[in-house]
Amino acid sequence: MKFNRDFIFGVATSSYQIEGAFDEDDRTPSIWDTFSRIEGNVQDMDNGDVACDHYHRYNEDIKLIKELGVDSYRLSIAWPRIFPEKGKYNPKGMEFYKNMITELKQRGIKVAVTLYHWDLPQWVQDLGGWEVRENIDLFLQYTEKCFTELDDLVDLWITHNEPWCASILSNAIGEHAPGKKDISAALKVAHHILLSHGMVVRQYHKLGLKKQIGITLNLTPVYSSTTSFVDKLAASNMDGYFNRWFLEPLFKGAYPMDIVNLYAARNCNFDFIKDGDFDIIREKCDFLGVNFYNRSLVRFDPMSLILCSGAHSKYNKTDIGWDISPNEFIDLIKMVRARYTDLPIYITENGSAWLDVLENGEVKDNERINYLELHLQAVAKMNELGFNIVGYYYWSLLDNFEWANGYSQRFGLVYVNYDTQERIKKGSFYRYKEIIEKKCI
Ligand code: GCO
Repeated sequence: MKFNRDFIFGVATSSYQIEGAFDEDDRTPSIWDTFSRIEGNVQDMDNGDVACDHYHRYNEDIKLIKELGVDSYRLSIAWPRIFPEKGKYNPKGMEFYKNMITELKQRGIKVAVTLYHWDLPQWVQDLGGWEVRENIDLFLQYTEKCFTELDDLVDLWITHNEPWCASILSNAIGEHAPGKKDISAALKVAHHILLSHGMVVRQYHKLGLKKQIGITLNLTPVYSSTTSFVDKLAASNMDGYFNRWFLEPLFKGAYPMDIVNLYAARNCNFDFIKDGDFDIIREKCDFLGVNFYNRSLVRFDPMSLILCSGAHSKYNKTDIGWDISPNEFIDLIKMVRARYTDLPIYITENGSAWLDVLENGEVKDNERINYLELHLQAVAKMNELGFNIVGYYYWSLLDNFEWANGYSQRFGLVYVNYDTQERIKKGSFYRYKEIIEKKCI
């Protein structure tokens, strides 16, 4: 199957997961620096202090990106490098991104920048973080600086990465920073993140800037494990909790009432929604970013917040335990097209973790190659069906800090020896390079 000539092949990373240099050039801690220092939060008490040392090795990493042959590189900016304290702009932090992005552009690589990939400055969290509506102003100060300093060099802006993770996983489930377990707090966080997205898009347009801007959601197609009524209820709730809670305000201007009712029955109130908020949230964008990793198979569980738990699935799984489900990837985008939007879609992340072994200087990651091929075939098929997928970013360039899993899960096309910081191209690196060259799978 062929890809169009203008299809964008890319590769993605994020700041906290690769940069390291946690206290250099006046960077102050993010919520992830704080969270990872508390025992029990991150596997093996790993943290991003050094990570892939990308802050010092970005030139070497850009050479890898160039060799891979991608059209575009997706990176994120660390807010605490740009505003290490309230009201204090840090040109040194901005310099790092300017230099790096300039280098990318000189090598003919397009740049997609995520403004928020979860490294909230700790000082903002100390003011209540995303739970406090007024703190959106602090985000706007930061995004304005990014726009005025970098827009010339950037091709595509992503306001937020995966609001479900930044709100629910982080503030209701407590698995990610700041590690809260409070659904009411998480709903406020989700709302303010969505609201800030719309405000940032408005700010961008007010500044008269013209590049593409949008948001990235992580979506999962949900299936009931049986045909029983209650398992179907569970699947509907999971879809509402994970997908519709974000898609509906962005594209239809409301939260899904079935899930509002469910939360209301759990004593959540919705006072944080003000008149006009949904008009802001649904501000027109240029594209939708979708991160896809796996499908969800679920069953009824009366003890759970949303009456739903994961069910046993017989599908083959990646090492992180996620079902390999390329056909369901197609179902997902079909659903998005049917119910929500005609905007061009970028797959801003897709990838898989495996227990890679370095043997005689090589990593033969055939499972990752297989996953990559299956998902790119799905993308090509979606385009045959007319779904208008305009680009695909593989997650990730490098093995890196996989959040609560620390360094235990490797997603990279390039293996990182964390003792020496040596980079070793895996088999999948060469396979992806070949696919990009041929524009064919
Ligand atoms: C995401 C995360 C990435 C993860 C990847 C694998 O956007 O989901 O941003 O940072 O590393 O998804 O779990």
